[in-house]
Amino acid sequence: MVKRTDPKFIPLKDYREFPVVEMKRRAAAFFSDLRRRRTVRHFSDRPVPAAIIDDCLRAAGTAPSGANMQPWHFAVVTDPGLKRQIREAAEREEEEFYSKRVPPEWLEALAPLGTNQNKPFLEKAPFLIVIFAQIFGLGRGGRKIKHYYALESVGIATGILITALHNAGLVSLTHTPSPMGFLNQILGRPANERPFLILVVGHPAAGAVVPDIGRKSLDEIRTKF
Ligand code: IYR
Repeated sequence: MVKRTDPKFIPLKDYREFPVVEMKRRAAAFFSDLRRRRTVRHFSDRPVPAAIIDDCLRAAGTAPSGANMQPWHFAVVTDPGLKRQIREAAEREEEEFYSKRVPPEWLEALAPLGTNQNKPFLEKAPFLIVIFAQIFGLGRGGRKIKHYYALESVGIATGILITALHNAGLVSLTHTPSPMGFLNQILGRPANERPFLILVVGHPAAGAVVPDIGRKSLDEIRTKF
C-alpha cells in the first residue's frame, strides 16, 4: 500500500511585493554586487567566526529541492589534522589526474586557470565545507527513501551558499578533486552520501590574484522568444 499524506496549506505570509522602480533597483544592485564575486585560490589563514558560516549554511538550506527531500549535508571542517588529511588525499588524486588521467583537451580548457596538483588552500583556508549529496535517504530501520533530483537540488543549495558567503564578505573556491570518495572515509560520512564538492572558504591572501578571464554577456546566455 502506498502511504499518502494529505497536503496541508498555510498562507504565504512572508512574500514581499515591491513597486516596479524598487524591483529594478534591487535587481540591478544585486547583480552589481554579485558580479564582484570571483573564485579565489589564494587564501589567508585569517579566522572567520563560525556563526557567519552557520548563517550562510542556513541560507543554503532554504534551497528548493526535489519533493522537499533536502538531500544535502554540509561537513564543516576547521580541524587542522582533518584539513591535512583532506589535502594529502586530494593532492594524491590530483597528482594522478594531472600526470596521467587528464585528457589533453581538458588540460587545454584548464590552462587559463593556472591550476595544478598542489592544493595548499586545503590547509590554509580557515573553513572547508565539504558538501555531500544524499543520493537516497535513510528511513527507520535503514529503509531507503528515494531522493528525486538530488544533484540538481544540491547544486542549487551550493549556489545559494556561494552567494551567501560572497554577501558576507568572504571568498570561496569550488574544488572538485576527482575521485572524491576519500572524503566519506576521512569524515565518516555514510554510503548514501556522495561528495559533491569541497567549498574552500575564507579571506583572500594579501595580494591574491585571479585569472584574467571573463563572463559571457547576456546576449550570449539568453534567447528571447
Ligand atoms: N580537479 C582539478 C582539475 C580542475 C577541473 C576543473 I572542471 C576546474 O574548473 C578546475 C580544476 C583541480 O582542482 O585542479
